[in-house]
Amino acid sequence: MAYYYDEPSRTFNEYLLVPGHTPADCIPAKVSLKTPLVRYRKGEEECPISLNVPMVSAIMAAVSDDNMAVALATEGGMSFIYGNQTIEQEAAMVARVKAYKAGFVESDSNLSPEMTLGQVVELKEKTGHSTMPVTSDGTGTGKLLGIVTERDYRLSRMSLDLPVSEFMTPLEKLVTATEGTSLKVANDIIWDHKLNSLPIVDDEGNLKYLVFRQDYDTHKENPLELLDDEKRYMVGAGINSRDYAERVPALVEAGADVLCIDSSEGFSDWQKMTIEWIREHYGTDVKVGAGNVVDRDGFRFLADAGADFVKIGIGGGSICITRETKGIGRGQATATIEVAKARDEYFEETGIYIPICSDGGIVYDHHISLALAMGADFVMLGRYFARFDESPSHKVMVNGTYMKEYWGEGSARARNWGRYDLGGKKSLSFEEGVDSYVPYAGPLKDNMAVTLLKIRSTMCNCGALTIPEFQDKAKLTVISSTSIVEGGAHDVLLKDKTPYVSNVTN
Ligand code: RVP
Repeated sequence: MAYYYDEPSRTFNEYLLVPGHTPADCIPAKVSLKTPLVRYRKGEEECPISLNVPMVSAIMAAVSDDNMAVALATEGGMSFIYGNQTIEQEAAMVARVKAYKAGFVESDSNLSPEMTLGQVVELKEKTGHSTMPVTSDGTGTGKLLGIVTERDYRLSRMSLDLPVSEFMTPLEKLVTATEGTSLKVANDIIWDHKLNSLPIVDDEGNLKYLVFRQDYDTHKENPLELLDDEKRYMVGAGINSRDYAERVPALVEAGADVLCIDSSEGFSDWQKMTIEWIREHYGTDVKVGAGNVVDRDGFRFLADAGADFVKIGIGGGSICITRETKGIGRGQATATIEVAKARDEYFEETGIYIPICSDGGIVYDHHISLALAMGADFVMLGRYFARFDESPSHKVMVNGTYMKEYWGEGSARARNWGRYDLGGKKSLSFEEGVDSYVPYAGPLKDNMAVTLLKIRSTMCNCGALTIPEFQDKAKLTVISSTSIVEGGAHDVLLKDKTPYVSNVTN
């Protein structure tokens, strides 16, 4: 006979936190959101990789590319670069994140000495950049010969045929710095010499980067940025359970800090085999998360298989129609609560703590707080990040409002059928996701600042300064459908939709 759960399957929206005592020194500015990302012997050793904020971006083509990864790591979280692209493309994205140096810009508007003033004007119009290095071969990595800025020419007085070599500021008059110079030192040089930009060159005099006057201030304001031992941004990458023997080495080589097997349903031998292959070839040096599961059995299976973290969630994603099409899944809150219990039980038995990630279904910022209170160590979000400037999708105008495109990995648009693969012939497939729009919300930094402040405030309401303390002290209550109505503005006539009225993150 089939097994029946006693409890209904609940979503985050059906829960609230009941405040606890807030000591006077428990203020949002003192809250630490640091959280473990991979398995470790809690109490005996430090977690080898932690996040500085408990948010990661979804393994989706509409969400996590290298641009998003840099923006999110700057704020202390991590992106998982999407895996539904060629191995070379995914590895290149990872490599770009690892090569990215905040404040060090690879020049994309470059001149050769033979080019003309007319071409300078054209290039400026095309790229919008007025600082143009002149190199021997006209590339951004050629031997530096000089620089052209707006101060070097006057269109009213000079012929458009004049060669760059005649009016550029030549190398001997330029201040440059060598590769390895820190952003702080570069900034000091810029100030001492009253420069607008500083070219960084290698030992052979080839151009590497430009550092601009304004960038130091922008980059020193990120105290939570997530960096590896070599001060490079950290980044994750999605893998699948088919081409791992080729994909994993390429991603490791490119510098991925952690991998995650991306599948809609992870309680399978395929995931076990993938983890086993990684352990056989890399031991525990390569960290790999697995999922998704929604109950104790699924968690135990992946924990025993050696997963470094376990991802929870089937069917709760905003673009996901798995529950509709296949009738499988579980309410995200119930799944998180049960898997958190299984994680704690596993820790009691083995001394090994395996972080868990609640993936999908975060609609309001406070759902993140609820997920953490229920035991999640971090959350994965797709829709939330898709709305920002930094996401890879197009910004479009729909009925007078700016939107960003957002589509599921199981939609016909993504055709990531491998994520839903259960073996067998592939001649037939069906959609488990939709193609949609989400309201455009501006820069990631501004939005995350508000979200994180809300989480910190909620934690203080519960008397907690760290996530483990929050999980320990949190008191959660299921709410009735009538109290859900009471939870929003009610029985008043709204004047306008100011941010106060809606805390929906859309
Ligand atoms: P959300 O944050 O609610 O947009 O959910 C994002 C999550 O949804 C992803 O991390 C993934 O687990 C799931 N997903 C991605 N594509 C699809 C689909 O097409 N069904 N689902």
